[in-house]
Amino acid sequence: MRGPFARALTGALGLVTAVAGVVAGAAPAAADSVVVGGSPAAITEAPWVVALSSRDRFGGTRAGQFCGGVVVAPTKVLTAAHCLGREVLGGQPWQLRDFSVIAGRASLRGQGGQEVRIADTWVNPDYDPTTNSGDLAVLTLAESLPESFVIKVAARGDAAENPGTAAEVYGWGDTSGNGSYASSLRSAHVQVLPDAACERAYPDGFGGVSYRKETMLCAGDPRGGRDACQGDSGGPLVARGVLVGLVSWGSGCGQAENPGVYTRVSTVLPERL
Ligand code: 4AZ
Repeated sequence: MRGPFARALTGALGLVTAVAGVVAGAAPAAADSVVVGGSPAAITEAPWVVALSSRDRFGGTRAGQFCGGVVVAPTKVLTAAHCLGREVLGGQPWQLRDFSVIAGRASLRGQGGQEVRIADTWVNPDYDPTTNSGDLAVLTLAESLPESFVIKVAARGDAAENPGTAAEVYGWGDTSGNGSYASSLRSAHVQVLPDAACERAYPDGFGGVSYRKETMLCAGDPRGGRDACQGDSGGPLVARGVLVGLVSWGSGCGQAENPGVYTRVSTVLPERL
């Protein structure tokens, strides 16, 4: 899948068609892509990664997982705004009565860790669903997670955002580009790429979505093969031990010429949560 149309379709729409199993006209975003190239990750190494879950909406086979999230304070989880969109949830977040995060658990078929209800949701008012800019939401948990689960957020202009910096992306998303969702947490080693790499891949005028360096961060594997994919949205991109990005969108998965696009957390997250 190539070209403007593919790009416009990738992201939130790809996620919901794949996760909900609805084949609705749109080709899967990752139909022609290679594997995302990750490996199993231990939750003890990455306690700040959580799964967003609703068994009511997404079924119980994979504990209702449909997106990723990141713990940035004991009761605050960051995720992608598009994960809370009507196309994904089928309504407003508060209408999903079992909307929770699963923390401290790598295996979606396991029992470890804890499931915590979401008490409140805040969607970045500057999020633009047509351009994907500002793709960030904050979930407030009904109960506190341990302080040890919290990851620090990169400051504006943090060196961790510099091109060439090694980074890890985490999630339970598609491992193959054709709808094979992971049942255990995985991570893939990527690097922060120059803004120019994403500006080249996603220029202006392609169905609304284009790369915006002010609010987005470009990352991937310059040789292709390692990337985030559908179902990873909202999950963390970590570099130098700090959170630099949230999985947001891209064209396909793992193609060298189409890097992953992440929410640039340092500029999009408000100073005060
Ligand atoms: C998605 O559909 C998606 N390769 C997330 C990340 C990427 C592509 C698609 C990046 O949620």
